[in-house]
Amino acid sequence: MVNLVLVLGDQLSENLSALAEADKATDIVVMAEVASEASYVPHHPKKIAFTFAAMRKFAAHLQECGWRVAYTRLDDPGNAGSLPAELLRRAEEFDTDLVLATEPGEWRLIAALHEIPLRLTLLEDTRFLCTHAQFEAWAEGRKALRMEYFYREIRRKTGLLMEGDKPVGGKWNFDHDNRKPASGDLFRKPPPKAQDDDILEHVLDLVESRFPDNFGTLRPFQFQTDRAGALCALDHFITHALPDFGAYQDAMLADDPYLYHAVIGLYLNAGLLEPLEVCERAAQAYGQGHAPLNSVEGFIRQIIGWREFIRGVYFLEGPDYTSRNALGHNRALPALYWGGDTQMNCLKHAVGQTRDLAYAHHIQRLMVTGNFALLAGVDPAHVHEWYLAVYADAYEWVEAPNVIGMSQFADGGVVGSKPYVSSGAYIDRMSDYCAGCHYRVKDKTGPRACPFNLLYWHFLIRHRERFAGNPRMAQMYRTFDRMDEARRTTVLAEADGFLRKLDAGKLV
Ligand code: FAD
Ligand code: DLZ
Ligand code: SF4
Repeated sequence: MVNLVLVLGDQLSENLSALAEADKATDIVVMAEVASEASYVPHHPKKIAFTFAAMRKFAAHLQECGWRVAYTRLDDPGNAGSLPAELLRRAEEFDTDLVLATEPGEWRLIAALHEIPLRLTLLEDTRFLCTHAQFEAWAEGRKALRMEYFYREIRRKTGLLMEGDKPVGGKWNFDHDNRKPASGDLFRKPPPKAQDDDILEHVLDLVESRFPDNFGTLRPFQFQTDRAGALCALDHFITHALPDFGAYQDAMLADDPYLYHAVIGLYLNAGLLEPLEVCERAAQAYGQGHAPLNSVEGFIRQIIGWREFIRGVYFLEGPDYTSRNALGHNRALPALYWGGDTQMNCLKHAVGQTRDLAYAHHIQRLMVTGNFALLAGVDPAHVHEWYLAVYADAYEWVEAPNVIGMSQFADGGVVGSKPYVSSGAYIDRMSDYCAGCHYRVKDKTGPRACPFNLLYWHFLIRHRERFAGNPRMAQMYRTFDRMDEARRTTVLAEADGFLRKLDAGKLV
C-alpha cells in the first residue's frame, strides 16, 4: 500500500524526516492550501502569500526530483478545506490508509492528525538541534530553566565557536559589548527583494481576492519564496549586516525597520534554511575576520540558544500553555494593534511596520508592542493571537513561548525570571521614536507624560505581592517607595485615567 506523505506549509525541507522515510517510487506527497490553516487566526496577507508561494515552489521542486505530488490549491474545486479532510480525500483517491508525517509545530494540528481515522506514523522533526527527549533530560530536576545554560550545552554539542571544551574568546556570551543605539543617518542595504515570477503573481492575486480584510499590506511583496532566494537573503546578511548585528541588535529606528537584523526567521521556520548551516556561515565569517566575535556569538546564540530553548519549552509545557494567564490580565487588545490611530510614536511605528512588512525585530516585539500590552494588562490570549497572526515567521511553537512566556510573563516565569517591563526611558535610549512623539518621555506625570512612565508603576504596584521579593526587581520598588506620597498617588491615578481612555476607545 502506498503512503501519503504529508508535507505542511512550514515543512519545506528536502531532508524532512517524512520524505526521508518515504519511497519516492511509490509514495504520494500530499500538500494542501486549506482554508482552516489560512484562517484559524487572521494571518497577515504577506504571511499567507509567503506560505502558499513557497509551498507551490517546493512542490514543483519535489516533482522535478521525481516525487509524485498531490497538491491542492486553495481555489481548487475539490478542496476539502482542512488538512485532515484533504488527507481523507487523498486516501480514498489513492486507495490507502497509511499516512507518514513529520510532527507539526503546533499541538492543535498534532491532535487533529491523531483523530483522523487513518494509520498515522508521526516522525520526529529532525530539523532542530535538540530533540524533545534531550530537552526533557536537560530540564529534568532543574528548579528553573535558563537559556544561558542550555545554550552552552548546544555550543558544546555542535562545536560552534569552541576551542576544545572552552568557548572561543574565553566567554560564552558577549552581550556586554552590545546594546548600542543606532544612528539614523547611515545608509544600510535592506534585504534583497523578491523577484516577480508567475507563481508568486498568481498567489498574490489569490490572497488579494480571498483575504481582502485581513490586517496587513500585501504589495509590494518583499520576501523570498524558495531555497535559492533564502540563501541569497542569508548571503546578504552575512556580507552586509552580521558585522554590526551584535552592537545594534537592540536599537530601533523609525525609518529603518531592519537595521542589522538577518530577516531570516521566516525562512528558517518554513524549512528553507537550516539552523546549523546558518550558524556555520556566521562562524566562518568570524574565522575569516569578516565579523567580530560579539556579533557572531550573539547571532549564533539566538539560533542555537533561544530558538531551540523556546521550542523545548513549548513541547515540554504542553497544550495548555497558550491559555496561561499567571498575572490575571483581562483587558481587550487595544484597537491600535490592528492599525487604530495612536499618538504614541513608538507603537505607531512598530505596528505600522508590522502592517506594511509582516516583520518587526525582536526589541520592537518585546519592548514596544509586548511591553505596552503587559503594562496595560492585556489578556495574554489576545496578545498571543495577534502575534501569531501578524508576523511572517509566526508559528505557535516559537511564537507562544516568546509571547506567553518571555513577553507577557503569563507562564509565571518558565521562560524568564522576571517580566520584561520598562518605562519610556528605555525606548528613548534605544530608539529615535520619542523625539517625534506627542508625549514627552521625560514627563513622569501630567497631561503629556509618556504612557509607559505611568503604566510602568501601575504594573509594578498592582503586582507588588508577586514581584517585590524578586531580587532583580527590589530596586524598582525601593525607587517607588522613595517618591513622596502625593507623587505616588498622582502617578497611579493618571495611569488609571489613561487605562480608562484606552478602554473607552479614545485616542491615546
Ligand atoms: P534576528 O534578530 O536577525 O535573529 C536571528 C535569528 O535568531 C532569527 O531569525 C530567529 O530564528 C532566531 N531568534 C532570535 N530570537 C529568538 C527567539 N526569542 N526565539 C526564537 N528564535 C529567535 N520568532 C519567530 O521565529 N517567530 C515568532 O512568531 C516570534 N514571535 C516573537 C514574539 C515576541 C513577543 C518576541 C519578543 C519575540 C518573538 N520572536 C519570534 C523572536 C524574534 O523576535 C524573531 O525570531 C526575530 O525578530 C526574527 O527576525 P530576524 O530573522 O531578523 O532575527
Ligand atoms: C501558516 C500556514 C498557512 C497560512 N496555510 C497553510 C496551508 O494552507 N497548508 C499548510 O499545510 N500549512 C499552512 N500553514 C502552516 C501551518 O499552519 C503549520 O504547519 C502549522 O501551524 C504547524 O506549525
Ligand atoms: Fe513611546 Fe513614550 Fe517615547 Fe512616545 S514618549 S515614543 S509613547 S516611549
